[in-house]
Amino acid sequence: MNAWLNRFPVSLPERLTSPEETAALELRSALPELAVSLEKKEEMGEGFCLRRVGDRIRLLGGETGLLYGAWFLMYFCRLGGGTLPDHVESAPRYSLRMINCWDNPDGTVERGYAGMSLFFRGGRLAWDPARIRTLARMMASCSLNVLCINNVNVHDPAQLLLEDGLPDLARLAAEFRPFGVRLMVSVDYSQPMRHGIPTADPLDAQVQAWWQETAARVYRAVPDLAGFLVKADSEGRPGPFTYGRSHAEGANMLAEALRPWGGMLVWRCFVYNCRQDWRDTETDRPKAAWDHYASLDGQFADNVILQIKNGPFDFQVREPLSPLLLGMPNTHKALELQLAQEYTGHQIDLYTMAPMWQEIFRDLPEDRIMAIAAVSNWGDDANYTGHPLAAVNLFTYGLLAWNPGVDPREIVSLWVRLTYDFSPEDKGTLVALMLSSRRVYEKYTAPLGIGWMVTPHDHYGPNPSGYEYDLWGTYHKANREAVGIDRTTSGTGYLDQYPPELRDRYENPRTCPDLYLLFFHRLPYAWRMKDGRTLIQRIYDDHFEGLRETLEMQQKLQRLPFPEEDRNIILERMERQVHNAREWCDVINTFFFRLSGVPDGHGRRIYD
Ligand code: GCV
Repeated sequence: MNAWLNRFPVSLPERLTSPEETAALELRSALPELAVSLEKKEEMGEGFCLRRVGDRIRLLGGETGLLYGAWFLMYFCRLGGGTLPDHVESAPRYSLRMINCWDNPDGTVERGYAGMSLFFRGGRLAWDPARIRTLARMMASCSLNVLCINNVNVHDPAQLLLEDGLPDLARLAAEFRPFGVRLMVSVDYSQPMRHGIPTADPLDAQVQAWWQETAARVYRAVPDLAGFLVKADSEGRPGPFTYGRSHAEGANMLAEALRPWGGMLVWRCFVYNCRQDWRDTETDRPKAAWDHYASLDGQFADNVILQIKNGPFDFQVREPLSPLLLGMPNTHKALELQLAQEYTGHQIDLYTMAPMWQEIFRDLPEDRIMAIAAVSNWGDDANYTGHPLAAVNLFTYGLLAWNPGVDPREIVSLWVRLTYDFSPEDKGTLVALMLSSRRVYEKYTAPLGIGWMVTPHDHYGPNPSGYEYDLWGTYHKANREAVGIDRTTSGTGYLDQYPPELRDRYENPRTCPDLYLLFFHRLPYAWRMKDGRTLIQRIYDDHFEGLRETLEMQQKLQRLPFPEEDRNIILERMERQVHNAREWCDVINTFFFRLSGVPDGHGRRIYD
């Protein structure tokens, strides 16, 4: 089952020459009854325009615009229930709509929850053409146009960029090209040192020459490569700090090597002290990205994009928007999301991301970023995403990257209607379940924005003290009276990094939305929430509610008429989710009860 694509079965010839040809074949196969003429207008790029004149439809667009227009038309016709408007025009908000795979050459996937890599085996590129083609169609069908195939933690950097590996890279690029997808590769900052150069200093002439030759070699093999992606000076990866150079100097050197070929350098901003002493109260990890980068605004080359995670920590269930995304007005920036459910249930627990992304776009004006990226949630499982319903996150991400103004809840509803032949009532039930799933998960896991009470390293299941005395800067400091870290302007000062409107919203615990309360504030258990409950009671209530709602979700899912292969997987995972929710509920409640000594106001069972 390939989720929504099942609705558009097509057999494409082995050799496709262009996105335009793909568009024509897709349309002929999905809508043979419709008279559609394709008219290529190079100047329209990825945009398209549909004009209906009587029975005839003219689809105008640049080469990939025709492909995206074809999918729009196919969705519209397949869903039925309306007449195509006389005139539809659409163009993407962001020109780079990227997927980052964290796939390793040995075939494993870092934070992968859907099987092994679709691109690598045994240290080399190796793939099944049929599966790659479906993947490429999935990307095209939701407008994704850049695919970084290897992990940002580049463990074995040798082969991709060298003569030996390039013919395979070129063949893989050719598989994706007719679907409007360009490849990107993650590179290791110290790679010149594996080739006889004693340093990776970005100001060293030999290093610069090595990268220039490397870029030239790679672009000769793959002329439309989108560029390089780099994780530098982050979680042990090498980078320019070793040589006393700034990240602008480091990134610009690589950008210069890519410039002659039109390549982009995507530079991640996930830089923080990952060797922190838990006793150190001066360092506050969420401040790190701003502290490292804000002063470099305007110093990056024009083909550098800084890629910034949505929140200042690391893809927790609830984080405020990273202030860096709102700053650096003279720098190209990309938003990084994570489809892989690292902290959000490993594609075992149901977790539909649309409501979370809606909050991000509420606070992030569209013009602050020029590109968007997401860590992939796919692998070689038969259905690509492990949990069949996790496919909605890939689909929603793609359509939001095209137009972040669309209500993501509508995209979830579109996905359900495309994917399952349900009655309107069942569709409504499933959409409602999916849209509530993030909140349910949030309720039974770490409370009110505090994050991180998760099993260390694996990141599934509860362990409230697992990271508390560790090196990663992710502390909650719960004691007998209070919990949280004061990140206000009079606390660690993290809130000083925000524009006044957001800073003021969060600064005062009386105006700070409850769901962010413990992200920004240290509060006593007796703290009165806006609805009059105490903080400790709210923690207990959320956890009991989260578990109850998970059990209700299970009952509702059991009644839905999923096709058998999906049903088996969905129900089996739901069983595991119930177990997980119960563990979280009991462990977190017990943890706070043992510390605070406050019993539940409703006399429910909390273990001691
Ligand atoms: C690719 C987190 C994850 C790591 C990941 C890292 C990153 O720390 O746990 O697996 O590494 O983020 O985004 O670079």
